Amino acid sequence: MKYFDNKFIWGCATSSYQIEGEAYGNGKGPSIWDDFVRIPGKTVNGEHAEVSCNFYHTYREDIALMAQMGIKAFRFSFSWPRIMPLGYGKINEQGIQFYSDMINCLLEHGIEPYATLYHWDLPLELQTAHNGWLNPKITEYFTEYANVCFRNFGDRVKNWITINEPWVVAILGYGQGAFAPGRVSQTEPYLVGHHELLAHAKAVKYYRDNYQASQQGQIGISLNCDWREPLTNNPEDMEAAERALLFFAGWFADPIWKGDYPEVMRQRIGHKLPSFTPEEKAMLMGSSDFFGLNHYTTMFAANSKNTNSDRNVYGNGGISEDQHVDLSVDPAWETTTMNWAVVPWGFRKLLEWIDKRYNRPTIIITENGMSNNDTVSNGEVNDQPRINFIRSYLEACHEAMQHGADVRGYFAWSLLDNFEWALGYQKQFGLIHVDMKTLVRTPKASAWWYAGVVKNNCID
Ligand code: PNW
Repeated sequence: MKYFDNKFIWGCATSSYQIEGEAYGNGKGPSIWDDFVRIPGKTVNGEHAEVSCNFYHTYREDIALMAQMGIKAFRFSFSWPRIMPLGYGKINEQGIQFYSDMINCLLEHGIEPYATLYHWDLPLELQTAHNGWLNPKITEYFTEYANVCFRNFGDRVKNWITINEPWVVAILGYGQGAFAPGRVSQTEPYLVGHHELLAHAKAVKYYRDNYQASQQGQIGISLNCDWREPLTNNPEDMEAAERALLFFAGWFADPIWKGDYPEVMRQRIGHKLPSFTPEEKAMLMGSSDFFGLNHYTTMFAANSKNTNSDRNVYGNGGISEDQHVDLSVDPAWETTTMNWAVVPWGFRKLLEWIDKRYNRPTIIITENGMSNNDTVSNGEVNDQPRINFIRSYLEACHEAMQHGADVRGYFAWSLLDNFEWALGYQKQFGLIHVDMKTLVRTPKASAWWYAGVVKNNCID
């Protein structure tokens, strides 16, 4: 038995574009994802999320299911173009009403809202007319939008996440082109990451200056990071693994917890990596009340033997020309249907690495979970592999906590089977199965197992 303290936050996570549906109705403006999914070849089978789980219309039912499971916290994201159809200026009151009602419904069920401001569905207008995250002015648009959210929801939302996975936006959106807006470049990701950091810091400053005292909430960022294990014990590979972590989490965490990009990034990237002014450094430093961590997998890292790029789309380190790291996996490792290796000890090592490098920050696991092909049989979904996955990752988390990591909460990705971006609906992460034709919900075995963990604050 492994016990967690009774203040530990047990939650489930989602994002707007992946679950809401109602992509064009009720005053919502189009997002870059609404546009991207229409380009042939961008998503598996041309799948899109115009309806997806239909959460926009079924949230009461879904929140009731969560309450039945005893879930204490729900992580969702606001759709920027549902709140501001163009991304700036005019506000869509129907969008405000929807989120307001949804938040009230959570609170009526005793579920704590954790709201992400940006989970990738940028208003299309900001992309087509304003150059998206490449435009330095995005920091102002983002702060204007964040202010609308703080003002309308901050009386009830006490936990804010500015940006979900800035690494994915930069690398998959502007480096490899696998995600919206589908740009392919060696240099743009650094500019995009730079603007994401500044947008984050500006919005946090705005919250702290104008709302935090009266609303009493916390605000932070969610970073995705895999673990990188040195392939061998030779110093070059050990250094390569460390470098890979610095190019991954360190890219965003160092400016926030240490005031600038990692030295190794500045050295290797040179002028392609923008620099911060002293004022920007000061604004970034300490701009996250917690370290939101999204973690899924582990890879080996070795000092690169070739000078060529190795740019496979999902799950690699990206920008490997600059990192000079070769990534690999142990063929003996079990993998999920995303092809991500199941390596719970990598999670423990990563938590301990974060704990040490950033001087014991408060950590919230804002995503962790497993993609598995689940089918309903006799009204049940027996997803034992997912139970094993979550159990082993929670055990690893517990071990890291025993070694001092200050982990305050865990959010399972995801509440519902949903639209897995470029990979469509075949990839299933939910604790609750959603039949995409009938939209019928069936809680999986993992949902009831997780409900037990939440209830008892312990894993058996
Ligand atoms: C995260 N990678 O995405 C997102 O926050 C979720 O929206 C998503 O559904 C979940 O993880 C599962 O994929 C990622 O290539 C997508 O390293 C790709 C990567 C990492 C995270």
